[in-house]
Amino acid sequence: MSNIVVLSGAGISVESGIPSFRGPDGLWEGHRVEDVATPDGFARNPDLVYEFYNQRRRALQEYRIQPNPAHIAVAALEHRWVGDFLLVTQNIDDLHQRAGSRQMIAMHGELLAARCLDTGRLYRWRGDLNASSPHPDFPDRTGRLRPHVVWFGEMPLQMAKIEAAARRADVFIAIGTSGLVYPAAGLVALTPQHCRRIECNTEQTGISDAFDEHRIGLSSQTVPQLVEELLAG
Ligand code: BV8
Repeated sequence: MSNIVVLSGAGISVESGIPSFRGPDGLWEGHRVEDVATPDGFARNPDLVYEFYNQRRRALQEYRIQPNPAHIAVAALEHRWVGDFLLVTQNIDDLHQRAGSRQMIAMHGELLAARCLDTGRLYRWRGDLNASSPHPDFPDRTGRLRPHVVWFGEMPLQMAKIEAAARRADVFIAIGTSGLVYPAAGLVALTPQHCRRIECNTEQTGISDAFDEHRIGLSSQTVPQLVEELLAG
């Protein structure tokens, strides 16, 4: 039975109300990547970085932010597909999880988690995270927690497992990614010669040439349609 790998990016969450990184209202507007999404930026000005993620964590939990039909279709594909299935998301929101995805890797981390700088241990985190936030295991210790997010210059999570899945994919579907950020953008190049490669996006991207098929349009429409076709066999 054929194996499916899905790679999602910020575009799959745009219709849920979360701005992408490169749209006119892109998240990086007003903030240089170097200042808010790198280890150096965090070392230089931790309060700025804490606040950048606090704003996104608060926004993510607003009632208006819900999974959209694309997230739901990806979860349905996972649950109804007979072969192996892996979702790899570049997103740090929890919309795939809330839509029911389980066979998934959030390769750039998760907004709703904090990581201990000393032990690497993860903690579910829904409130603001600051230098003064008490450590869940050492309440008298502060300033030793960071957002569990992979910054530029840091290695994404579970890359060995992700690359192994890409190398044995029979179907590789990219949804809502500009294909600008590596190593995520390099995954399609790892797929075997016979792999069916499908890109779902509103426009051409930096990696469009690597795909055999393109479903141009809003993912809330193109992804349910694609999933229906795949499940119909
Ligand atoms: C690393 C968490 C090395 C933070 C993020 C070559 C190889 C390896 C690395 C590099 C390389 N070249 C350069 C690098 C360095 C760098 C990189 O790629 N830089 C780029 C900018 C050139 N990569 C890294 O630093 C990575 N780490 O390489 O480590 C290493 C080696 C050894 C040891 C240690 C380290 C780490 C990168 C991860 C950074 N963290 N996220 C946060 O979120 O705050 S990346 C962040 O930006 C997102 O997670 C996401 O991955 C990326 C944004 O990309 P997209 O998701 O694609 O979103 P974007 O807005 O760009 O595009 C949206 C798309 O959706 C568009 O195409 C649009 O048309 C479409 N769309 C919009 N609406 C819809 C839609 N489609 C359908 N329907 C719609 N409705």
